[in-house]
Amino acid sequence: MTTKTARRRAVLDIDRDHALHLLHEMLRIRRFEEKCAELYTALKIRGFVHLYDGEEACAVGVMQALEPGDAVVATYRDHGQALARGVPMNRIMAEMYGKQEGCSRGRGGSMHLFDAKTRFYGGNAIVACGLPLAVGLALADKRLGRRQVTCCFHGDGAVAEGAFHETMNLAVLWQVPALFVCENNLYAMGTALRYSHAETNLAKKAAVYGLPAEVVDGMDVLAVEAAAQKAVAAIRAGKGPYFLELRTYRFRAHSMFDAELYRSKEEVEEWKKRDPITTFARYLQEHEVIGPADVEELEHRVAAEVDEAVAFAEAGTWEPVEDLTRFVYSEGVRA
Ligand SMILES: Cc1ncc(C[n+]2csc(CCOP(=O)(O)OP(=O)(O)O)c2C)c(N)n1
Ligand SMILES: [Mg+2]
Repeated sequence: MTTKTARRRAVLDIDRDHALHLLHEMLRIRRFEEKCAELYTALKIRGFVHLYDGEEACAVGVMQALEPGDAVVATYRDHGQALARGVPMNRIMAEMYGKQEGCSRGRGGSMHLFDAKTRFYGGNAIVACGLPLAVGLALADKRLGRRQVTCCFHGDGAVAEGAFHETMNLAVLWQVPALFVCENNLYAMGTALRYSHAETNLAKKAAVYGLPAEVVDGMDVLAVEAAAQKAVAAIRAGKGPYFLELRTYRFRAHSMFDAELYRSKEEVEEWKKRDPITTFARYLQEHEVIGPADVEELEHRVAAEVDEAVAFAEAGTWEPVEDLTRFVYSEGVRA
């Protein structure tokens, strides 16, 4: 390492392996979802699919602060969180296909990824429904004397729901060990935040309930990680819940079909200049933490993982029809 490089890295204060890990995780999400979009068009994947392109720094940054025993609750835009949490890509892809090798036995699909091993509690299709669930999980951990944290991702749209306000109130009242991560991508389907919220600073809304609430640049993985580390340290130290508003943007439509009449192409292009993956890769290269060959190598690894996930899903099996009533509770009906 040259003195100049060493000095630059010192200024940056970032470990090369960790930087590569962050970049790798964000690339896994991006490339996985690009493949999903392709497979959706090919009718291999059906149902609702909400892509996370542009928001990768949120899931990846936050997940760095969590430990294996912590719980994660996500929304229907959940591929990024599941991947970053460590749910195997091939099981997620099989779930997208509806195959029984999927992480939810093929019964949940894109919006309902679930994995007990990593305490990944969904994938929830109803806006804001993960919030009360998270309070319950965190309360259980607290009452059982476990030091785990529950991390709940939700959108800006959820802040308009009563469940959000009830959740903030109870979380503070009961001092539960929960981290609430609001992914503010400025839109709830086709409704811009500024058209539906009188107060568009969402952290302010959380703060009135009495928990620490911060606004973070959600396009900057290092900023997100730093904020999450600080928040989780406070929660684990027994200081109660914490709220982070991550300012981010989704590059694609709300779901696979959306004419995007509610925003201009120029606006999308403007935000794409802040792409969390390309800006981070460029930043690391400018500071000589990594080189172009590193990015290339990561791309190869990710491409191989995606190919393998598709092959796994293709080779997967459909649940037999006679199993349809399994896991379905109905009083008086024998399965
Ligand atoms: C209770 C409820 N109301 C309405 C819907 C329909 N719906 C699905 S996604 C969505 C927008 C939510 O936006 P946001 O929370 O900002 O998340 P984003 O899609 O931007 O990630 C709405 C209204 C729903 N799923 N649940
Ligand atoms: Mg939104």
